[in-house]
Amino acid sequence: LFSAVEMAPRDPILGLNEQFNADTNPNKVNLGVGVYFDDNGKLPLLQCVQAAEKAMMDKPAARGYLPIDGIVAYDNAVKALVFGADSEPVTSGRVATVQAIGGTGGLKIGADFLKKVSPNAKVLISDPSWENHRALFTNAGFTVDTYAYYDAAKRGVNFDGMLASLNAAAPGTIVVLHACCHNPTGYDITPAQWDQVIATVKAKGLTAFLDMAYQGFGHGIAEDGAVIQKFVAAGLNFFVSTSFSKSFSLYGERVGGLSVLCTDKEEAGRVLSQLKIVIRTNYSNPPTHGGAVVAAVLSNPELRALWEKELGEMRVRIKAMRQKLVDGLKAAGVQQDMSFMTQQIGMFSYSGLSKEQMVRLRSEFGVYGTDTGRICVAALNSKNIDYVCQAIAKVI
Ligand code: PLP
Ligand code: TYF
Repeated sequence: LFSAVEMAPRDPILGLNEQFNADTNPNKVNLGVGVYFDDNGKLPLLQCVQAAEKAMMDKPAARGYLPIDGIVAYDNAVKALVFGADSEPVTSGRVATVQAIGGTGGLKIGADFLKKVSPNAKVLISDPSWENHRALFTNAGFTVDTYAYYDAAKRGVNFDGMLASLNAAAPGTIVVLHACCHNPTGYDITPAQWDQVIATVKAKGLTAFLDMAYQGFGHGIAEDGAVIQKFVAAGLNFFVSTSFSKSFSLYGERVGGLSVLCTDKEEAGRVLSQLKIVIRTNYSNPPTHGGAVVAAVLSNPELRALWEKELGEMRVRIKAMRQKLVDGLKAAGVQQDMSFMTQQIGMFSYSGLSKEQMVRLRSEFGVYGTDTGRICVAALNSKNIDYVCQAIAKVI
C-alpha cells in the first residue's frame, strides 16, 4: 500500500528546530522559528493567562463538546478585537466568526470555504511569504501565484511592483495580505500605501484575505488593527484570520479564529453555516482550553489590561533588540549600514545574508536562521546578542 509513498520535504522552518535540538554546540542560538522568548531565553507564560487559568482551576468545569464554531464568548471577543466592540460590522451582526485551531486553522477554514464559493479563483501570496501560505492554499485546491513584495536591492517593499501585480490580477483573485509585521521580511506597507492597495482590491474586484498573526507586535493592538478599519470603510467583504499563538504566548494551545465580513446579517448567517460544515467535516469542533483562557482574558477588564501591558513589553523588548543588533554589528566591525533592521517591524528581520552565510552561521557558530536570511529578533536577548553579533560579523 505504501511502497510508492515518497518522503515529503521537511517544513523549512520547523525542520530547523529538529536540527537545532540535535546540535551539541553549547553556544547555539535558535533564531529560526518565529517564537518570542523573554530576556532569559524562556518561552513566557503570561501572567494574564496564569490568572485566567487559576480562576478556571478554582471552579473546575466539565469538558463537553463545544459548539462547532467554538465558544460564543470567544468568538465575540475575536470580533471585538478585530473590528471593534461597538463597530458597525459587529453591532449589525454581519461578521461571521469561528474559533479555529490557531491562525493556520483560520486560514484553512477560509481556504476550504473559498474553494466552494470561488472554485476557479487564483490565489496570490506575497513574494516572499510565510511558507505555509502556498502549501495551505495549494492543498485546498487553488493555483497559487505571487504578487511582488520584497525589493532586496532597496531593502524594503517594491510597492510599485505590488500594485502592478494586483492590477494585473483577474477579478475574483484571492489576495493573501499580511495585516501587520510581514513574515518573513519585517517590512510593512504604510497606511497611505494600504489605501492604494484597498482601492485596487476594490476596483479590480479582488477578494482580500488578511492574515493577522502578529497583532500587537508592530505598533500596538489598535494601531496594528487599523488596517481592518480601512477595509471596512471601503465597503469590502473580506476574510481575516487571527492567531493568538504569539500575542498570548499560547503556541501549543492552538488558539485562533476566522472572521468573514459579509454584506448583512442574513448573509453572515449563511456564510457561518458553511464555515461550520468545513469545521464539522474536518475536526467537528474546536478544543476548549485555549479558547476559554483567551475569552476570559479579553472579557475581563483587569486581565485585558494586564494582557495589553504584557504584550506591550514583548513589543518593546523586540524593538530594543533590533537596536542592540544594529549597534552590536557595528561594534563587531561590520562596515555596511545595518540600520535597515530597525525599520523592520514585528518578530523577524530579513538580514540580507545569503544562504551560504546562513549555513556558515549554523555550522560554525550554532546560530540558526532560515536559508533565506530571516532571523527571529524575538529570540535575541541580553545574553546571546553579543555572540550572535560576533558570529554574523564573522560571516559577513
Ligand atoms: N500566518 C503567519 C504569517 C504566521 O507567521 C503564522 C505563524 O505561526 C501563522 C499564520 C500561523 O499561526 P498559528 O501558529 O496560530 O497557526
Ligand atoms: O514563521 C514562523 O517561524 C512561525 C512559526 O509551518 C511557524 O510562523 C513556522 C512554520 C510552520 C508553522 C509555524
